[in-house]
Amino acid sequence: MRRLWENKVSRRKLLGGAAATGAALPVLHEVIPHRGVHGGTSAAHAAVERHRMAHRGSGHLGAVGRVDNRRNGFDPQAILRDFDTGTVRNGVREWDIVAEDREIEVAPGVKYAAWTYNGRVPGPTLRAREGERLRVNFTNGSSHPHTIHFHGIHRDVMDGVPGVGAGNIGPGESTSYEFDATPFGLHLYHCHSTPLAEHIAKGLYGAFVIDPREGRPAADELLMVMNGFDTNFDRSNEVYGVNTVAFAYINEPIRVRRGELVRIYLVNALEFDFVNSFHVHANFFDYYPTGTKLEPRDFTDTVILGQGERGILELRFPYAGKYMFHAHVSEFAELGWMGFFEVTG
Ligand SMILES: [Cu+2]
Repeated sequence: MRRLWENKVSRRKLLGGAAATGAALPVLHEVIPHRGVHGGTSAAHAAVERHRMAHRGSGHLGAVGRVDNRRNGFDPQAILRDFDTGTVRNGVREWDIVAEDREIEVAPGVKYAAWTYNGRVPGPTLRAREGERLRVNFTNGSSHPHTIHFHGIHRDVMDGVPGVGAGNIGPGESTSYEFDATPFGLHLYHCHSTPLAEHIAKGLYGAFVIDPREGRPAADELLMVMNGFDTNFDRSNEVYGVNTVAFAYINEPIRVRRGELVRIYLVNALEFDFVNSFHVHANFFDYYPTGTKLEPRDFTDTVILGQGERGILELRFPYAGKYMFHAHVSEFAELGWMGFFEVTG
């Protein structure tokens, strides 16, 4: 393994080789770098080696061992249903967001020096209703300049880009972004400091849900931010997932109820890869691109999303059981972007 990395074998070449020998599934363990790029990961090296040996030829899905969610300070299971509606003060809906540097574990034993909003990746899922006045109080507690750029319709000075309005917010500085919640739909927010790809890829992004005035039908609502991590700084990702942790929903399936409407807010926050996708097994869903219309555009089982693209999926599971979902970009699935729904009742 060490020799492979020192020869700078790309994960893509390695994947090709692994697939050719019929050993593609455990490939995550073969490609995770462990040369201490994030400072002293000999423990990570040992962990990766253990996984690699455990998986050789097993055809097992996922990783051996578990990520320590408590140490990370966030849990992919909790992020699924954690919608943050902030606090309404004097008719304005407000949130406080702090940018912080934080080391997180993205796959068992694989640490990543992330930049976070409020200590988590993705950042808090901000939720408002169409037409409300919103204020986001941003403090930069990180060691680099950052911003928050919101998707939506607003004045230039509230757009969170360098050189306009408050521009870059330096370490220790603060600003407030104020705008109206429009249009309704599923949007995102992210840092817009340069170099842009790095500031996003480090973890400074989150989902921004604006509910239509009349609301949507009651449902079990889930947030899925598709993301990835470039753990060796070669501008390609080695680890993929939904809500950050590789194979999180393989290890702990998402529990839903048979016959109940499930609404998935799906965001593609991936950098360094042009497209990502979502495919669910043994079922189909209504698809609302960007969530900006109340009628679905498609009835399908797979959607492809470019960088920054997002959409709302609605489905019901007619049968109890375990149903896989994953990126239909198979390479991403094998590197962590897969999971199960566990349907009960
Ligand atoms: Cu930034």
